[in-house]
Amino acid sequence: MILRSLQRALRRTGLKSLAFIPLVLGLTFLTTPSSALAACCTLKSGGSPNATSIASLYNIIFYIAIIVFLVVTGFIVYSVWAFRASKHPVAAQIHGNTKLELGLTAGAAGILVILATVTFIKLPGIINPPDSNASTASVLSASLTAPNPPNGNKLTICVTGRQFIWRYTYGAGCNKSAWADKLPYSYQEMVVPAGETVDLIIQSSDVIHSWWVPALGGKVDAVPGFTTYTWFQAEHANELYHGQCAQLCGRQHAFMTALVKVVTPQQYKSWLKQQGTLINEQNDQVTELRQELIKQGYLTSSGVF
Ligand SMILES: [Cu+2]
Repeated sequence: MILRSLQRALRRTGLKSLAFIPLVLGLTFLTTPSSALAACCTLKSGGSPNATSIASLYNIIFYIAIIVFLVVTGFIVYSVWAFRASKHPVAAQIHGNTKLELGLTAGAAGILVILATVTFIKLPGIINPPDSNASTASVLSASLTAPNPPNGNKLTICVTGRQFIWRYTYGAGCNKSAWADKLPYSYQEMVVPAGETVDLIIQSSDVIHSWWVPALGGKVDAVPGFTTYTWFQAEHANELYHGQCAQLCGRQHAFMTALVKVVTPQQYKSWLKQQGTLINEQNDQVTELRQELIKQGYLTSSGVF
């Protein structure tokens, strides 16, 4: 039904109107405010240098793709209209056009070379973490795992995905001796100091999840039995970044959100201390409760009722 009315409309107006499609698309693209364009088609960035590099690389490829799309679509629509059957009932028989074919091949190869060159220029900024700011040196902890900023100063946080929440453990050794070292931890909201290169050691305790806070860099899968890594360096304090598990991980996947709260190095230090104290207090309470339950015969020392 829709197809038939479309065909009728096309017959009435003539195929000429189709020629305006790429023109209209091009004009719409050029006249759309950059903020609206950013909201619809470009990546979030600005929170961390790697996110900025990813977004600028994406933009370059995106704009080149738009130009290629408009040129190809325009050429197809023009050809359909200019060589329509009513005007050219007998099709011309062509045996190739060497110049055109060489030009198209060279043009396509040229675009690929440009994209590859830009990608290789941008990649180091995405993969290699920069130095932490000198002012944050007091809150640093070291880890032997990659990636490493040139001066080695970084904050290590283990990100553990589990259905359906993220757990963050703060400090070097968080993937090996978190319990023995009684490292502080938090759930869902990660707290980090501004200006500090943060290394994330990403793991999963059940199914595949994916760590993704768009404004702070690319997404990285959390795979059971494997450890993956990424990094970010939040530039401004008093910011809150939103993220979302980017791998369908079960019924409550949509609720597996993440928050990254950026504070000053001083605020981070006091938060970490307070978090440690709160966890110890809670642990003491649980130990007391357990001892009481054992005393009253509700629980055995092995924890079995
Ligand atoms: Cu998940």
